[in-house]
Amino acid sequence: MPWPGAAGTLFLMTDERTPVERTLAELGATSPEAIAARFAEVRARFDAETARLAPCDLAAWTAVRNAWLGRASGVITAIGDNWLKPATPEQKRVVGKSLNGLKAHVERTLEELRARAEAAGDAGPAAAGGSDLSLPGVRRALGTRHPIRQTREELERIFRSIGFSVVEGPEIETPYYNFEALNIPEHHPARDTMDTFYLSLPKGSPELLLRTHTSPMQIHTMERQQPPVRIVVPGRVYRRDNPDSTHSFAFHQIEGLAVDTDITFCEFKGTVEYFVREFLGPKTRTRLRPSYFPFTEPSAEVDASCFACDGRGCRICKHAGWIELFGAGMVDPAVYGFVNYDAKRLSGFAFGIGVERMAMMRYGISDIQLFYQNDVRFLRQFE
Ligand code: 2U9
Repeated sequence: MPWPGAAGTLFLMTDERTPVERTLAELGATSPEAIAARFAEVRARFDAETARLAPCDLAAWTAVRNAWLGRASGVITAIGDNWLKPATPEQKRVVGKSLNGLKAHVERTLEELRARAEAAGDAGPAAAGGSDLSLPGVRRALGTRHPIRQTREELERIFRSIGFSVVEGPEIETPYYNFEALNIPEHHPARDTMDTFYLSLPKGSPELLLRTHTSPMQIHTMERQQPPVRIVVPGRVYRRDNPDSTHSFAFHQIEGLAVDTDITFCEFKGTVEYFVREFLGPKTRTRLRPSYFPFTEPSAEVDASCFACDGRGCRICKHAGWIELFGAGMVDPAVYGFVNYDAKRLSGFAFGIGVERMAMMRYGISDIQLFYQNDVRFLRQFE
């Protein structure tokens, strides 16, 4: 067996075998003192080898560990086989005790050196001084943007391209910003359509809620800045809806607001048509249906000609030829009163787009819950 370390200087002998490959009898070490001296030599040899180890050289550390503790041909195994097993019963007591002591010393020293190497930096082969370039590289699985994120970014891109800025706001709001300032007073029936999560707070604290739409941020913006205002507000909103294939208690919106001195229904309609053609294709036609929202007057539902049948009627548009996209309208002048804007001089339009709804249309997804389950078999389809 190879004697660990450099060619023997400690044991000069004609026999090719190292001391641990010979029996104690062959070495002439039969008395307890002679046995102890042999163990001391081996221990000194180990100490000399480990003293030479560089702090981070894990490859060299591994070689020393294998040479000394290797199960098949390590020094400790060899001493067990060649010194302990053939020993007389009286010698066995001394050899066994010394061998246990040596083994404990070797293990403890190697463990300390390993901890030192790890503490000195990365325990990888590069830190050990010699990179193993033949090892395969670490392949990191690339993630993808979630389809809701992709859709949101596409919506932002379209509105940015016509001069809107993107602003974001907090998900926790006061009832004033979520309702009152949007012309939805307490007990207004519109609050029933937005079943709301209120925060449980200590008695006497001001009420807080999870925003039911991103509209509070339009109010914050108008409070902070004078017209012209052209913003879109993307973000997550919360409503106490039971989950089903089209409802979730948390979903995403991108709402828009434009306020200036010269905004008419024409600007409103032109903006909506531009958006629909950008998002669904240049041939898409748009139609406005009268609707009601407390914060817009007049209000409209925006429909697009069915992207699947081009308006001829199919299963996707339920044979109507049209698909409902989102709600919009001219800002109700009452809203300007809450932000100290001059309702006589100013006008504007607003819209509210459900991001999940747009993504479901674009990708032909029929169950909104798929967006929240994070099943990679679903998500990988949007790479
Ligand atoms: C201010 C003034 C007006 C935002 C608007 C809608 C119409 C609308 C729904 C679309 C699908 C919500 O996500 S949804 O369920 N929203 O139909 N939202 S107008 O109008 C505003 C906002 C802020 C100051």
